[in-house]
Amino acid sequence: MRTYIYIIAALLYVCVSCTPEKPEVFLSAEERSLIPYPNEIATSDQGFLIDENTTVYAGTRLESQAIAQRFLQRFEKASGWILPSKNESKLAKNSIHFVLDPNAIEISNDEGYLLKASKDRIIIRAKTMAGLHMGIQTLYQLLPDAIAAATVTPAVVWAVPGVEIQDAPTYEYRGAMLDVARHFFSVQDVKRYIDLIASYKINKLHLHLTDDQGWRIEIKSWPKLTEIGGTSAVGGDQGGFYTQAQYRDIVAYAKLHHITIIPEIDMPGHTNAALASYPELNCDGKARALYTGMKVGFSTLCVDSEVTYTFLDDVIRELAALTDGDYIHLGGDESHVTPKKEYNLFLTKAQAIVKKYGKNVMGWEDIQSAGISDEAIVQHWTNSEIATLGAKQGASVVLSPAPKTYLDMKYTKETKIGLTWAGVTPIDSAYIWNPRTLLKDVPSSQIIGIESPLWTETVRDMNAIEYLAFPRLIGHAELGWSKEDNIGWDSYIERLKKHVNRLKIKEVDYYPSPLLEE
Ligand code: TNX
Repeated sequence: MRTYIYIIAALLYVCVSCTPEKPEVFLSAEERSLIPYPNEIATSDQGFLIDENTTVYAGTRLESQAIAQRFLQRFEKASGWILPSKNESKLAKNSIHFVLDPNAIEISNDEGYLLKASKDRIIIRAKTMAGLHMGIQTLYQLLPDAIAAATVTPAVVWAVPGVEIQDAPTYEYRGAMLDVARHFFSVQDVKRYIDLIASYKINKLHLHLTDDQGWRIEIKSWPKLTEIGGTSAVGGDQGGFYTQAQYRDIVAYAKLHHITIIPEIDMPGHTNAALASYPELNCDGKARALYTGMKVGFSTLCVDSEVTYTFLDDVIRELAALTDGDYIHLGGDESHVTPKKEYNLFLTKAQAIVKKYGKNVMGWEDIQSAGISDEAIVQHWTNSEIATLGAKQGASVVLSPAPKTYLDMKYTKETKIGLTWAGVTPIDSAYIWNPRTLLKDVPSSQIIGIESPLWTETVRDMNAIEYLAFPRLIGHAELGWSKEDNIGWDSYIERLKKHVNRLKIKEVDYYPSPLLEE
């Protein structure tokens, strides 16, 4: 008898522990992990199931058809299914709709969208392509994790929970910065970074293209900048540069992901690579040696000489022609060996050249001393008072406070890669701050967004980029996009824990913070 009881008990135990996991179809929107969290979300238990006959209606506009094609390609990669698609909009059953409606009054913002998933269909509606793109990023997050995979995962139930989402960004500027000057990163690496950041609705990629250790963009009228200045990198590592054709390719790829590239030529300091390439850019007429160390603040263009401005005009003219966005970033930080008066004179002239070529000026907060226009953007990184002086001149402000947003700061003292000059930045610290109140004396209307810079003195390859950026950058993306009411560490960390599986599927070499385990 006893034996029977044991057997029954054992069988019961096995049955309980072998209960299949809840099928994906029953996962709720809450159980999926939406980051950045959308503004309004209503859920129902009537979700949508994609099967091999689900038809994608792309509408009659070429633009929405193009975006539907990209969705179809991603879905095919992950599922192996080529879904039928139609270039019309008929509200049939078992369908997915991408609706571009420039007059949609219910959508307040160009990047905003509405997403409705119910038993019969999924509809994403937006005013612009950017809005549709943002809606599709949310749709990917509502689908099973396997949607992120590079190859087919068999036997996935492609279920989308029943939702009605109304969403739009809080800030228009949601950026990441990559320093390709201290170490050079290939076009392929930059494209992977674009792929990764786009899925969190980031819309700007600032490329720090020049610094003491390397000049990374071909300038046809000054070819030695890359022939000489492009060869070095920190630690004597391999240099490199983008030809203009390669750079255009990056700009186009970013555009496809609704990301604007903001190119930075740092000046008048941080210019040793240029000073090594052309002796005439130095006041003493002598070329500097290439530099592979990590110090800052020792170099300067020769502010008094005519040729410096010919150089500047040529560089900005060529760069403006490669730039589809409105802004060129002039750097302007840490020019410790340029006398103040000369620094201001130089930046006044440099700003006029940027305007002459039809672009607006962005710069580190330091540039405000030269006098800036109300169309300029100052990027706050270390000194609140100086950034505030920039805002007082009417400029817009992008926030990159180093202790919170510098992705090159270490997570803890023990983590291998990174620096610590602004402290260490674990993932909670990177998330817990308020862009609205960071600069007390700047009206919130002048804060246009946030950006997460990744300086690469200690970063030698793509794995190291991923390790420092992920997961901190994901939190920054939420701070830039979501409403204040929807921002909170307790909710975020739970969503992030669930989201980690996607990072694994995408083979992102993220930092496995202990906070993801608790
Ligand atoms: C400060 S941020 C710099 C960079 C360094 C970075 C290292 C800024 C405007 N200047 O030149 O790479 O610190 O964290």
